Amino acid sequence: MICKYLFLTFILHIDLYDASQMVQVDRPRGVSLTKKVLYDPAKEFTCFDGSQTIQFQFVNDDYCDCNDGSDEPGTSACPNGSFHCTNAGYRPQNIPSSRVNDGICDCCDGTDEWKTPTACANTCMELRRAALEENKKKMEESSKGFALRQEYAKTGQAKKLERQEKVKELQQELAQIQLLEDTLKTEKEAIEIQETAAIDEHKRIAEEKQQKIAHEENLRKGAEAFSEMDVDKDGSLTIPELLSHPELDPDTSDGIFTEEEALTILQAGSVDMAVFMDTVWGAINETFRTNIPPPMEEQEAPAETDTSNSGEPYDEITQNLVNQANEARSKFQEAQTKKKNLENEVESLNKALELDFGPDEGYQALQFQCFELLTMEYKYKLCPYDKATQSPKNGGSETVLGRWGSWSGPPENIYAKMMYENGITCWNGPARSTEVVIRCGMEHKLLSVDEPSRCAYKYEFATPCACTQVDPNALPRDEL
Ligand code: MAN
Repeated sequence: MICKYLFLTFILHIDLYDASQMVQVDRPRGVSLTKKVLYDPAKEFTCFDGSQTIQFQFVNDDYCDCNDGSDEPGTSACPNGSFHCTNAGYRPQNIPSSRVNDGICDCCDGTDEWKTPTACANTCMELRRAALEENKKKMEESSKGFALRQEYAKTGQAKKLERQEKVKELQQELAQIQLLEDTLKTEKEAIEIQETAAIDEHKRIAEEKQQKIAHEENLRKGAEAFSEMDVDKDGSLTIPELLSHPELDPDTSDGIFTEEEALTILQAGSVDMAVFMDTVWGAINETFRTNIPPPMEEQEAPAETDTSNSGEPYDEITQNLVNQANEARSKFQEAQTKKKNLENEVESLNKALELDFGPDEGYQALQFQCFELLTMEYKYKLCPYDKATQSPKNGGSETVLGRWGSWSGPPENIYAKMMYENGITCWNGPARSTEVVIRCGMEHKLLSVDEPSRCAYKYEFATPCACTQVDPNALPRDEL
């Protein structure tokens, strides 16, 4: 009876295809090869936790002696025991010993149901074949992916060189444009000095002219005013004549323009035109209003403002200098704009050169591309080296789940993960961030999206850039 439980003959297939290589290993039921030495039938058995030592015949006697269940590896007697199935040809497995002889086939070799040996068919070889097939497929994919990666790497390296060369070229151009800009600035400033002097001179002359015109106009108006007020046309303006212009009353508060007041203006009983222009007109020209109605045509058609010449009309020499200065300014500005554009181009190239595209530059292939994944609720997007976003599937604004931060895998492979940080802040919470787990795949593809904790997202992304070289001889048969 004891023996029935105790030993069992294992036939271990080392190679799936070579049935002649079979090894028989005797050990207690449910014990792995590595633990076999702990079960020596010639000695007493000590529980693994050291709690008890029992006669070896009590191992697998369907009675639990050890607290840790180590005396019953092949029965379900101990609640905390562990049963080892060899699963020859496939992967060995440890199952809780409570599952032994429970009517359910757990092990592919069926050994967990040993009381009814026919209950479970041995499916290990089938599983092995499927696993090998799967492995082969993965290896093929991986090696195709790796071939693609090499292409991307080539392109990435060429792109890097191209960018470096371009920066050099642009920097030379920049040095030249800087010289040109300096020259154009000097030229501009020189001509601007002449331009300013000419404009100032032009203004001075224009002002002088203007003053002369105003002066003459004033004299003309004065003469006209004298003629108008000299009612009897005797060439002399008298106090009674002046009184016919009540607007000249220096004190309007009493409403009476008196002779005394008129006298204070004329400073004499009467004045001729010359004295009037010298001493009177200047004091009254602002208040004097003509009583003569303007000619009809002027009344009907008020003088039009001449707009045809509203810009400053310069004399030829000044205009010439202004034109030259304008041209010098626009050439200088053109050089400045060109320099700014070159600087921007260099800056964006340098930014791209600072990005880490992996040890072989392969990840450059992902720059300027976006990959999408639709879930029940959202459209998720990954734009490598830029941002991760989320937008409602049925329209609505995009939420940034993080902007490119850095590679964030473990030290032995930092390229296993990417981190996107500082996304839109969560209501009452942190700024959104996204970790992207990178896998080898035949194409660039956003595989899955999850939000394991609020506003911290996890993307799974496949790309050939993560595929490594596969050694066809490294098929791990012995692991199976
Ligand atoms: C939105 C989405 C979710 C997120 C909540 C947090 O609904 O961005 O992913 O969990 O905001 O409030």
